[in-house]
Order: sequence, then C-alpha cells, then structure tokens
Amino acid sequence: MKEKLEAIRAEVRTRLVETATKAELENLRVRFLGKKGELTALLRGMGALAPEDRPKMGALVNEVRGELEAAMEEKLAALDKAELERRLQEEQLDVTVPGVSAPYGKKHPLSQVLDEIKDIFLGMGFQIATGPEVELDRYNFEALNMPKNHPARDTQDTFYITENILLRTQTSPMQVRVMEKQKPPIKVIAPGRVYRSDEVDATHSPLFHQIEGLVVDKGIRMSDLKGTLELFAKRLYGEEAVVRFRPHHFSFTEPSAELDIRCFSCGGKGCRLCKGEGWIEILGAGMVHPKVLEGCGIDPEEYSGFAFGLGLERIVMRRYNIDDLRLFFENDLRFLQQF
Ligand code: 2NL
Repeated sequence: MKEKLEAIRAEVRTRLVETATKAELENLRVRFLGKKGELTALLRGMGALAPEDRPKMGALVNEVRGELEAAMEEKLAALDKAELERRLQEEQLDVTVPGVSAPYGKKHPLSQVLDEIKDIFLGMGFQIATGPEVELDRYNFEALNMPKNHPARDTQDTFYITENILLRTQTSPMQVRVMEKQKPPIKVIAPGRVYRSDEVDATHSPLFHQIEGLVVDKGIRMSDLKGTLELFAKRLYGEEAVVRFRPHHFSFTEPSAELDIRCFSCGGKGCRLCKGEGWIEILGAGMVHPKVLEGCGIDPEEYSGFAFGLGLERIVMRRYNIDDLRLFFENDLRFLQQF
C-alpha cells in the first residue's frame, strides 16, 4: 500500500509538470484527489490493513494528499500567471499605430447651393422663415388668389391628406403665415421642400425644393424687385452676369415677371445649355397682388410688396451641368462625392 501511495505521488508529480491548461489540471485533481479519486480509493482500502498499521497509513495518505493539493495550488497559480503574461503580451497596444480614420462626409450639393443662396439673402437683410410641409388648402391656394377650380391649380396637383389638408406645392404658404403674424416691414425668404403629384423622370420629382422671398413695406415698388433680384443674380453667378425681366403671369402677383440671365455658356448666341435661347430662366417674381395682402390682414392702400420664387434643383443642375434630377435623391456616393 505504501508503494501504491508512492506511485500515485510520483505520477501526479510528473503529470503536473506536463499540465499546460487549467482544464487538464482540474482533470488531474478529480482523478487523484476527487471523491472517487485514486487517493480516496486507497483510504477506503485501509480495511485490509492490520488495525495497528491503520493510523500510520492514514496519516501518510493525508500527508501525501496535503502535499499534492499544495502542488496543484501552486500549479494553478503558475498557470494563471502564465495566462496573464500571455494576454499582456498579446493584447499590447501600440499607441503609435495610426488610427483608422472615418471617411469625412460632406454637404449634399442641394444643401451647398441652398446655404450660398441663404447667405446672399441674409447679407441683404432678409430673415429665414421655415414651417409646415403639410399645409391647409387655405394657405397653399386660397390665400394666394387661387380659389377652388382656379386653372392654376391644375399645374400644381399635389397629395391630399384630406380635402383641405395637403402637401404644400410651394413655400408661399409660409410667407402667408408670416404676413398674418407680423406687421410690415417684412423681409423674409422661405426655403424648403415642396410637393407635386408628378411622375418621376429626368426633370420631374414629386418632391423638390423651393426658395421664395417676400418683401412688404410702405412704398415698395417694381424697381425694388428689379434691383434686389439683379443683385442676387450677380452674387450667385458673378458680377458679369447679365439679366433681363420678361413679363409673365402668376395669380398671386400683379404685375408678374420672370428673370433670365444671359447664357453663361454661349454668351447669348444660343447653345445646348440654353436650348438655343441665349437666355436661361432663373426665377419668377412680381408685385404681391392686393387681394393677397388684404387676405393676410395687410392694407394694400398702405403697404405694397414684391415676392419671388425659384426652384433649387434647377439652379444646381445648371451650375454643375447635371442632366438628371433623380441623381439628387438616389444618394449614390459616386455622384455625391463629386461636389
Ligand atoms: C416660380 C414663381 C413665385 C411668388 C412665387 C409669392 C408669395 C406670396 C405672395 C405673392 Cl405670399 N407671391 N410668391 C411670387 C412670384 C413667383 O414663384 O416660378 N417659382 C418656382
């Protein structure tokens, strides 16, 4: 029995040296020191010994158990330490390695040009008004001298929420809201999304962007309109830009006009860009119709004003020679990264 004990001690000692993982160590412990382990079995076998030998043998077994337990504890500590060393080595952080930089985003071309246009008008003393895209028919049409069944409504078919609530077709309703709330002098631009029930193609989208402007005060005249908008055109297209005003018709202004700039590509001779016209339309404008002022609680005998509206997509398309409106809304990085 003593030999058997020595054999166990020797075997555990050798195996301990070979043990490389905590799992192996645990297997070893269970096999030799566990409840069903070899050492326990040995203790159980003591019945076969002469009674006088039992205490000595028991003490010896316990001594060996204590020794092996201590050796295993030691091994466990050594494995833990080795594991920590390995991790410290492996997970070493080289703070001098250059970081992975996130790609910089940039502003959408529509936002870039919108910011430019806002800056031009802010520089002329305009304020910026923004408001709901879901509007009342009253603000979008009625207040702008377009009663139900007015022919101008045909060209501005939109999406209806109910009979009297719709997606705005222009940002004018925002200007109506300003006039209702604020006494003149008024000098605002209203940029934002507008909607039309149009089929998507290269030049149409059910969602696009408009910038409208409104100036109301005592003594505002057509010459104020012309001076302001010519200055705007020169700020946007350069000092050498040449403009002309062409008579037009809108239900909410009287008189009305459209502003063209001389084609910056051919200088007025006519080319593909200006479709042979020599001129490129930039915006629509006019003197606010007295009925519109009156409807907003402003006395047209005391005040007058001018208003204008321009489509942002068209301006940006011409600036960068973009031939398909859909590109603005598809968010293809190959397109967006060019601006
Ligand atoms: C165009 C023409 C225009 C206006 C918009 C306006 C607003 C109020 C009163 C009177 Cl509250 N007019 N807006 C006036 C003239 C033209 O837009 O071709 N837009 C793309």
